[in-house]
Amino acid sequence: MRKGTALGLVLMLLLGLSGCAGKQEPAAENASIVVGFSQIGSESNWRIANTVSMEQAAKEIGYSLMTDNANQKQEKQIDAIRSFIAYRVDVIVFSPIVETGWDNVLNEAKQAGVPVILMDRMIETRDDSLYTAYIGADFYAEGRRAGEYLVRKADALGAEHLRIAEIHGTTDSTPMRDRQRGFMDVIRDDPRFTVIDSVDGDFLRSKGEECMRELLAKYGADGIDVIFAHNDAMMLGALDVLDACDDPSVKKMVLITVDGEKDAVDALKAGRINCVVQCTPDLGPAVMKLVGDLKAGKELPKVNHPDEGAFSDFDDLTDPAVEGF
Ligand code: GYE
Repeated sequence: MRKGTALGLVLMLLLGLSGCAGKQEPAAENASIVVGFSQIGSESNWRIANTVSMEQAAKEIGYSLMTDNANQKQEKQIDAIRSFIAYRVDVIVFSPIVETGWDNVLNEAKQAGVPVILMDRMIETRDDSLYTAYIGADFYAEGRRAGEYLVRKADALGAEHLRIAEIHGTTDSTPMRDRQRGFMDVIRDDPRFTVIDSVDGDFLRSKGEECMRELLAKYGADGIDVIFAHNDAMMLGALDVLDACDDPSVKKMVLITVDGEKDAVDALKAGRINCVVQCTPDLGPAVMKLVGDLKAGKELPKVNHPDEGAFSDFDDLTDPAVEGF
């Protein structure tokens, strides 16, 4: 018997019982479409919101979603992909923790005729046919937005020299590589800026805290002017350390972060963070649309980016559009 008929039946029953009032019921045949989803882990609120977005979108359209959470381990993601292939799911959606090391397992998927959609992060490969489409943020543009904010802030402050400490995300992941590249491309040739350090916070709040403690010990509160954190979790961890520090120089630091979770946007509104570059975790509906198009035999665009922007202390922060997830 091909794939999860039993799982499909359970899902159909559940949907039948809980049918949301006012919403269109998903087509019954959709439950026979099985999507295997390999998620990286639960390292940040971004990731948790992204998992919820995938689950809700699958439920709404009626696809059967098999989710595996790899707890930050590449080997676990590879195992999950192998089991999705063995199960003969219709489509594999996965968010690669780092860019390299996927060619073998993705070749296995290709040989088995199971299409792969990369969600959120990219892979580095010489063979683009190993995935059907990528859907996720343009991280390079996000990095540039962070840099452009800093240039504008330096102009407004009339700053002559700003020392920047970067707390970057998981080494060799797409958002880490591209946010750094985009940021550096904007500030590199401007003599007002020096990146004094770049440390690995692995996208974790606990590590952001640890990194901030180490940076303060190494440079002192008056030795750092700007913190660029690659995500809110790390920035919020760093902020805990800064808020507990009684040196008044910490209040002058310019703080730039990425994602847009509620706590970070609230800290921006409270004047504790200066800029939040947006990165939407709500990719589920667009992913399910790609799955549907693929099943309908349509050609998918190879790269799909959501629209994103940035919020900062230059904006009217009372605008209701300034909100986090
Ligand atoms: O910025 C971070 C998460 O890949 C865009 O991963 C994602 C990043 C996001 O853990 O919070």
